[in-house]
Amino acid sequence: MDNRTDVAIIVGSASDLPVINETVKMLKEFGLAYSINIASAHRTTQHLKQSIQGAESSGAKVFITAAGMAAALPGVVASETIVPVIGVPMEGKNLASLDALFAIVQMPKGVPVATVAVGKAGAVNAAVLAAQIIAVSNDALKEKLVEYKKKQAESVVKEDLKLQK
Ligand code: RP5
Repeated sequence: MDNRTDVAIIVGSASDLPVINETVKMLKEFGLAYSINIASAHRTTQHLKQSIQGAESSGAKVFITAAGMAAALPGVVASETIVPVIGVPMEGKNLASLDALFAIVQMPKGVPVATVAVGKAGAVNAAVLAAQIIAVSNDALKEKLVEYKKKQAESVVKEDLKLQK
């Protein structure tokens, strides 16, 4: 990985990494350069600020942020940057993960976080959404996304054909 970053991932805890691995896999599939940091909004405020500044210096075009419980991290990142921020609520054992979902989705006006689904589906969608944002000014990436959608549709049709046999 060189120093230039397309997508900066920040997770609130090492315990979020197994889920965010789905994001990493998808970013690799699209050939996007990424950085990944662990920095907590509640436990390491200064380190989080430094991680945001580092990602901005590396040219990050999108932040993907992931946190669980009282998930302040995506909102704090959004408060510090004008780079688009995607928030992935992590699945938790309590409150049906609504704590993290509500904390990420219910941002006050003027500080948007694009909130995706809870858990692994959200981790994948965060990468696809980041690629779609970057593809606005990148035709090669646009082609990859068109191909991805095509393959996805083909696999559903294939399953249906199998079912009809
Ligand atoms: C959040 O609290 C993290 O993003 C994680 O999802 C959750 C639990 O963190 P750990 O106690 O596992 O470090 O800040």
